[in-house]
Parts: sequence; structure tokens; C-alpha cells
Amino acid sequence: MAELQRLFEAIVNGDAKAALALTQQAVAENVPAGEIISGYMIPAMDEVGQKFECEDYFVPELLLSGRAMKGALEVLRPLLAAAGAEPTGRVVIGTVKGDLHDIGKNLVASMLEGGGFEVHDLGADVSPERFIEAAATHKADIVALSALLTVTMPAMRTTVDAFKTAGVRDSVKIIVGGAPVTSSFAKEIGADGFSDSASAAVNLARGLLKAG
Ligand code: B1M
Repeated sequence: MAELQRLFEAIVNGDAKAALALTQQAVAENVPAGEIISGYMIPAMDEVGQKFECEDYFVPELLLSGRAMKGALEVLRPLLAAAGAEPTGRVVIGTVKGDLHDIGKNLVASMLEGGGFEVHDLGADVSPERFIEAAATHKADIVALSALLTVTMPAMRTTVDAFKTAGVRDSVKIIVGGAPVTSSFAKEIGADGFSDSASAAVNLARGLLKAG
């Protein structure tokens, strides 16, 4: 039986080697990827966040846990992407300017791939200009913006506004998400949709494409 509680602990302790091995073991034992992610990995990162808030952990610990989570997620990525059907649309995704958090964004990208979307991931700290350029190059239907910091949420508004200024706002749907982002914030900045999780992002993207 996979020792998933140990996976939780390995991520909290920033032990990348153990996190990788325990994830591989869980996959070999056919534990569903979704259960590993939402039952153990995300709660582990929440625990890390709480330790950071209590000043029990500092940035180096966040980095180590982040690396452990990313390495373990790489094992699950092909499983998430394999679930897909026919390509349903093209998505350009990235974390907004000034924000280096990319774990949640990577998860959203993998789930969208798994949901049959062609995904172009621009990485983290992405300027509005790069989003606009990539949306044109890849003929994107949807642009997905991620932000994890309250101080980088305004960069979402700047990005939406930049699409308007460039005269291309109507050619794409813009969706936003990330821990501090809310549905009312999404409405306020003129985004087309908001989701609070990777799986909800897939349904949101599908719904927007259907609505046309
Ligand atoms: Co940072 N950090 N961090 N950090 N970090 C948080 C976000 C924080 C909440 C920790 C805390 O205080 N409790 C806090 C932000 C407070 C705030 O502004 N509200 C914080 C801070 C303060 C900072 C620094 C400022 C610390 C410092 O330097 N003093 C600094 C900022 C650097 C920068 O970005 N410029 C910083 C740095 C870092 C690291 C680089 C060390 C590392 C990131 C490593 C990496 O991503 N490669 C890191 C980490 C690991 C975290 C925590 C612990 C974990 C984040 C994570 O990966 N969560 C985090 C605390 C926490 O979140 N509990 C914290 C797991 C991930 C799966 O969830 O990203 O929420 P999440 O994604 C979810 C949903 O939000 C949603 O789907 C995902 C899956 O369900 N979603 C979307 C995300 N994007 C979406 C886009 C969509 C839809 C849904 O598009 C439509």
C-alpha cells in the first residue's frame, strides 16, 4: 500500500528524493493522480504556507518544498495529460508579471492538456506584451492568467487592459485564478471567468468555448 502520508511529510520537509520515490510507488499501485494531488500534495503545500505564516519556515524552506512538489508532479503529468480526448481549443497560460509561483499554474496546464486542450505555457513572470504576442502566434482561444500574491493581482488587470489597448480583447477569452483571486475580482477587471482549482479551470474553459 502506498504510504501517502509519508508523501505529505516529504513535501512538507522539502525532501525531493523521498517525494519522488513515494509518488512513483503510488502510481505503481494505481492510486489515481487526482487523489495523490488533492489528498496529499496540495494539503502539504498548505501546511508549508501555514508554517511560513507562523515564521516556522522561511523562503529557503518554501523553495525546498516547492522543488519537492514540482519533481513529484512531473511523475503525474503524463497521467493527467493522457486522460484527454480530441483537441478542444488552444490555451496560452502563464503566471503574471512579478510573480514567480508556477506550481499551481503547471497543474492547471496539465489538467487542460488532459482535458484535450493544446496548451502553450509561457512560464512565470510573464509580461502583458508576451501574453498578447503568444495569443496571436498560437491563435489562442483562451488566455489563462495565474497569480499567487496579492501584490501581483493588479498585473492581471494590466494584462486584460493591455489586450484592450492592443485592440485584440475580443479575439480571446481571458480567465484568471490562483489562491488570492476571487470571482468578484475577475469581474471587476473584466476577465471572462475565474476558477479556484485546476479541474474547475477545465470546465470553465470548455464552457466558454461552447458559449462562443
Ligand atoms: Co510563496 N507565497 N512567496 N513561494 N508560496 C505564498 C503564495 C503565500 C500564501 C505563503 C504564505 O504567506 N502563507 C504568500 C503570499 C501572500 C499573499 O500575497 N497573499 C507567499 C509569499 C509572501 C512569497 C514571497 C513574497 C516570500 C518572500 O520572498 N518574502 C515570495 C514572492 C516571490 C515572487 O513571486 N515574486 C515567495 C516565493 C515562493 C517560492 C519561490 C519560494 C515558492 C514558489 C516555488 C514555485 O512555484 N516554483 C513559494 C511557495 C512554494 C509558496 C506556497 C507555500 C505554496 C504555493 C503552491 O505551490 N501551492 C504558498 C502558500 C500556499 O499556497 N499554501 C506561498 C500549491 C498549488 C497547487 O496551489 O498555486 O494555489 P496554487 O494553485 C491552485 C489554485 O490556486 C488554482 O489551481 C491550482 C491547483 O488547484 N490556480 C488556478 C492557480 N493558478 C490558476 C490559474 C487559473 C485557474 C486556477 O487560470 C484560469
